Formats: sequence, C-alpha cells, structure tokens
Amino acid sequence: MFTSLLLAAVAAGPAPFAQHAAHPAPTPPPADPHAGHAMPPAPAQATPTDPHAGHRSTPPATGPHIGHRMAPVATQPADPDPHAAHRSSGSPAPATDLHAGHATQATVDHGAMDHGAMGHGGMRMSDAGAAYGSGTALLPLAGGTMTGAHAATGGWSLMAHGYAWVVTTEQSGPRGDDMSFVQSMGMLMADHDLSDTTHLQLRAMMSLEPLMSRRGYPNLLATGETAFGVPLVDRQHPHDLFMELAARLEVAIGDNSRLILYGGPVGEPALGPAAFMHRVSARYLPLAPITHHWFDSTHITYGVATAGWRTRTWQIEGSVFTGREPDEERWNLDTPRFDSWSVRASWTPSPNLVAQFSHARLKEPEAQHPGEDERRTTASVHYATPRISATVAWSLKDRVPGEQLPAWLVEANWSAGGGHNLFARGERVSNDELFPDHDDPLHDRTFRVARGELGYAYRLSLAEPLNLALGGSAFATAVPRAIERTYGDGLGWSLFAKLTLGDIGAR
Ligand SMILES: [Cu+2]
Repeated sequence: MFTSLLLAAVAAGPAPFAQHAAHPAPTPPPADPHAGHAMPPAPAQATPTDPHAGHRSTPPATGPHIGHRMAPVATQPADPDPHAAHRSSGSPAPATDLHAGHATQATVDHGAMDHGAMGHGGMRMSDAGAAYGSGTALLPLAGGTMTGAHAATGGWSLMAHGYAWVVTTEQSGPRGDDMSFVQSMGMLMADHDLSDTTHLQLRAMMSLEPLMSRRGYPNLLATGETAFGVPLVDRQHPHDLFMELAARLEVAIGDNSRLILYGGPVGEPALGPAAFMHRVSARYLPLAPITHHWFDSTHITYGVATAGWRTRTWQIEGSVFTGREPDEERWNLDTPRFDSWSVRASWTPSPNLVAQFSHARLKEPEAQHPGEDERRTTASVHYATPRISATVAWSLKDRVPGEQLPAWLVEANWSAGGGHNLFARGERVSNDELFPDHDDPLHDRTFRVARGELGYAYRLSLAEPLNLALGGSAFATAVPRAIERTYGDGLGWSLFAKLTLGDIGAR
C-alpha cells in the first residue's frame, strides 16, 4: 500500500495533487450495505469492501456530531481499506507536505477534518502516517484511529471514547481462580487550535476498576503491584480511577516538523509501546498481558513531563517522570516525584508501520523492593493494515542491583469482515516475582514462563457510536519443570462482552 501510494504520489507530481492521485474513485458497486447512507462529498465511498462508507457524511458546520468520521478523502483503488475515511485530509501521502493538511485546511475548513484522528491524535499528528496510541506512543495510521462521540463548541473539538468490558474467566491448576469482572475506561479529549501553528489537546482518562477487588482479576503468570501489602501474583491489578490527566501541546516548526510537549499529574512517559488497551492488536484480548510490567505498565504514571520532536518519519522524545508504580489506593492521586527518565525513538516510515526503541531508568518502581531501581529497554514493531494489526515487542528489565529479565510479546488481531475477529497473543518472560513469600525456597528465583492465547470475537455496530463485541478466548501456559507442580495444567478460558463508545480498529 505504501509503495502504491508513493508511486501514485510521485506520478502525480506536485504535492497538492498527490492526495487525489493516490485515491482515484472506484466504481460504486451495488452490494455496499451502506451505500444508501452515503452522502456527498465523498466521491468514492462505495468501495465494495469499505465498511465505513455509510458513516461518512457531509460535515456539519457546527454543533455536535456523533460518531461520524468525516473526511472528504476518497478510498484507495485496490485496497479494501476501511479506514481511508479516517484519515485526515492531510494524510497520508508520503510526498505531501506534512502541514498542508492542517495549517490551512484544518483551521479554515475545520469540518473537513477527520474528527476521529483529530480528537485523539490531534490534527497535527495523524497526518504523518501514524496515530497516537496512548500518551505520546504512536501506532500505524492504517490500523485505524480512535473514534468516539464528538461535539464541538467555541473552537474546541471534544471527543469521548471508552469501554466497559464484562469478562468471565476460569483458570485451572493450583494457582488458578475463577472470576467475573468488569474492566472499564472512559476518555475525554478536548482539542483546540491556539494558532495556525499551535495545537492544544487536554486529555482525561478514568477507570472504574477500583470497584474491582483490590486483588484485581485472575491472570495466570502475571505479576506486579500489590494488594493489602502483598505482591500480586497470577493476578492483574485493577487500574486507578485516574488513568490520565494530561495536556499535549504541539507547535509546528517549519514545514516538516513540530515540537511536542506533553505532561500532567497522571500520564504516560515516552517508554515502551502504546499501552495494551489502546493497541488494535489487543482490542479483544480480554486479559492483560503477563508482560505488562515489562512493556507498558508505566501507562499510568503519577507525574510525567515529555518533550518531543516529530518529523514525517521520526519522533524523538524524552520524559522525566515518577518511577514508583501506582500504589494500591486506586481512588486517589499519588505524589509526583519526577525521579526517573526515559528516551524513545519512533520510526514511522509508512501508514502501515511504527517501530519504537526506548530506554528508561526507573527509580524504585516497586514498593516491595525499596532501594532497587530498574533499567528498562524496549523495542517494538507495530504493523497494520485496515484488517490486520500486529505487534511484536521485546523488553529487558534490568534490576539495579539484580537480575536481567527479558520478555517477548507477539499479538495480532484479524478483522476478517462481517464483524468476525480472530486474535492471538504469545508471551515469554523471565520472571523472578512468582514466589513472593520470603520463606519459599523458590523466592526471588527467576523462571522463564510462557503463555499463548487464542480467541474469537463478533463485533456488532449498535446505534452509532456504540459497538458491542461478544467473544471468548483460551490460553495455555508453559512453565519450567521446577514449578510444574505449582501451576498444574495452567489452562484458562474467558468469555466476554465488550461495549465500546467509538472504537479503535476495523468494523
Ligand atoms: Cu496497566
């Protein structure tokens, strides 16, 4: 897709025409179920496989507009791209001037912007082949942008996005457990252009997971954080009420770059891939990854300040933040300390690919291990087409002083069309926290464990912008012989219903 875009862009010559060249209008076929809803001005809504055709509409000049993806861009010729309509008018033709889409169109022709992309990523971000995942982490634009319910008022564009996810899980073996629980997240984003070159986004993300037991939910082989002063093992901790309270300021500098400032009392530093709940590849995986505390556990950090530099193909960032993980009081804000730092480089060569490499020094991340710092190095590659989203990630947790603990994660979601989704995740991690009891002979010993999960979800569109997904998954674990008796067969299955306001991937 990238190649064809590039060729088309080159063939078309000057940048302003690249967009049109890259998206010639296909013939509208009769079979499109949404064709009847399609309204001008999109000339190419009705690609046979375009499930979003029906959601495009003539941009209203003012007032609330719920769940619409508005973009007059046409779809691509031979690509069943359900997200073509999400792209902002400045994206994603690689030959196009980075700012062509927002410096003029976006501010003047506000209604023509893709509000999905704008609301979440900011109009200034998603035009460069990547969309914001969480914090300032990037994901491939081709995988889709976050959508939700929109409103506009007084020069501000508002978007609400979220989910409530009911899961029933049964996990076997001596350490297994059963539970039904609700994971939830609600996001509010307010976007505003302060000037032609300066864009502000205010972000709030909340969760009602503190209503869950302090011990969270069963999650065989997962470790991290505490409940009642005891480390959580084979559980996933609930997330805090405040998952993010942050602001992002983007200042265009020249034609091809911009400065990014991000931060707040709760945020995500420039470390690791986008957090799992924001990754399209993890959209229907009902359990948190067992490598959460290797890759993305810093997604809720109390006190974050990030400065970054973004060009069309690179984003370089540095953060100072609080190294300590959130404490087990989930309803309050923890004290910011700004005692840790991270750097991250992200490469965004095409709308289909984002790769990041990051390194951090965390000051005493774990309450249970005072005096123990951590160096964390992560690398990840995210590949996406409108139907397939995949993540491959590696991390090295280097305790200072202490062990070096590597982790791998591979995860993918395939939206096969018609609402059918197949998904999978495989993880392998060297974990030294599986036996937290100091009297246990296995305490502090490192074991390399693995888990593989496979699942299916059926996605229904309810009244826009509400969606429902029903599905299930099963996993198997693999542990070294020394702890086989501890885990027994270590199998698990889950059934779920996930209600979302807006979405993050294909229908
Ligand atoms: Cu988390």
